[in-house]
Amino acid sequence: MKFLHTADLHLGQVMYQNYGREDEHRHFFAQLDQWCATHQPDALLVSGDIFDIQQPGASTKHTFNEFFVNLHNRYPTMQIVITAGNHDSASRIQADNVVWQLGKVILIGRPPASNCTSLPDGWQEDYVVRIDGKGYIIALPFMTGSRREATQSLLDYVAKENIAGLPVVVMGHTAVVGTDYTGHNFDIGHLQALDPNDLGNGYDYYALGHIHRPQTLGHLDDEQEEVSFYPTGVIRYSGSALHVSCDEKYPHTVSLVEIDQHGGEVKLSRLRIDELRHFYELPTTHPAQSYEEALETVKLFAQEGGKGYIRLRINYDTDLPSDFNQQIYDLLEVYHDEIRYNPKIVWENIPTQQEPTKRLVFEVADLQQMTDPMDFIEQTIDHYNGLTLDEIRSAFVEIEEECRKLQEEGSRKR
Ligand SMILES: [Mn+2]
Repeated sequence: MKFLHTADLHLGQVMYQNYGREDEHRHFFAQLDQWCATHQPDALLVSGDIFDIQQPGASTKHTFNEFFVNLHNRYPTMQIVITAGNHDSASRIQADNVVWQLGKVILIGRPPASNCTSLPDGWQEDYVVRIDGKGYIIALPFMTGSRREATQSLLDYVAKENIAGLPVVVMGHTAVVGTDYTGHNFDIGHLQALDPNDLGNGYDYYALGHIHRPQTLGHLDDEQEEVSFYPTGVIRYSGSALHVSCDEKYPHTVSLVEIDQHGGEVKLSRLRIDELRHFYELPTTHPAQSYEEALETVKLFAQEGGKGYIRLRINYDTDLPSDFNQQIYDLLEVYHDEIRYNPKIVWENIPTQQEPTKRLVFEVADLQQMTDPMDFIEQTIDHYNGLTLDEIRSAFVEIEEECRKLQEEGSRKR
């Protein structure tokens, strides 16, 4: 079986509250389309975080619909499988499942119940995708807590049928212990990470999303290679389609995976994504020492035809005028969207004794960029003794669901 594995598209993402990324996503999609043509894969897997927010706007949904419908029309024998991530609304994605079935595209939003033994016989059918004569894909969306039982039940279900010894792939959207989290703004200890053993037994390749850095678990150094070979039982993050934050200072790739047979060998090829816009920290060689130098650096970048996302690094003891960020915005206005400013300054040379307290203080720009209340809680959890993240997460999900119902009832009444 040969397939493309990608994840974390985050369609509809707005950077720094100002800049839409639709052209960047279209640039990515054009490359993905080209890779489908070149490599003729049996399947395309998108492992969660399709959209950046639970209720994406009309133009974002249009981009999504248009791209995947066209892709299916152009490569009708390639099975497209898309699962929901934590940024997606599980129920909204699931609601679209029946419509996409008409187009032979599989969209999975809702995970199996945590207590799967209570489910009716054959519940596994909702998650098993058969690629005729080539292999099996178990398509699992984002799930909270350990779902070892459900995952193993699915693997056993497939194993019973798989007398031909075809490759078995599982899709998931979760953090796994042992992963490199560079680029994510949460502390590793606060992130709910699964033990690799919780992923079950009997898969050849685990196609993960959620962590934006492409990596094969336990083989981080291999990422410079174009091609790697592994014995089966590979756990891999494809990485995100675009750089989602400026801290993601590594190349992004789409994974092309070939597996000869169940228990055989995994051939992994990394397809390097060309990004429409890059991230820069200015000045490039040292932190700016003064307000004037910082401003001058931005001017110079613009005059030299620089484009992309920029962020300033400034020496900690530098005084900035209160309207500093506004001055930068004004300076960049003539460049429209081509130079995109991240107002969160990187402070350098912070005196060491100040570091522990500074870590928990948010800048206004930090807070403005937090769209998920869980981000705030995860970063301040040390202040709240006895708080369990799992309970809070599920409370949020419940409240969200209640709000959605109220909203729907409200709009029906109107
Ligand atoms: Mn995610």
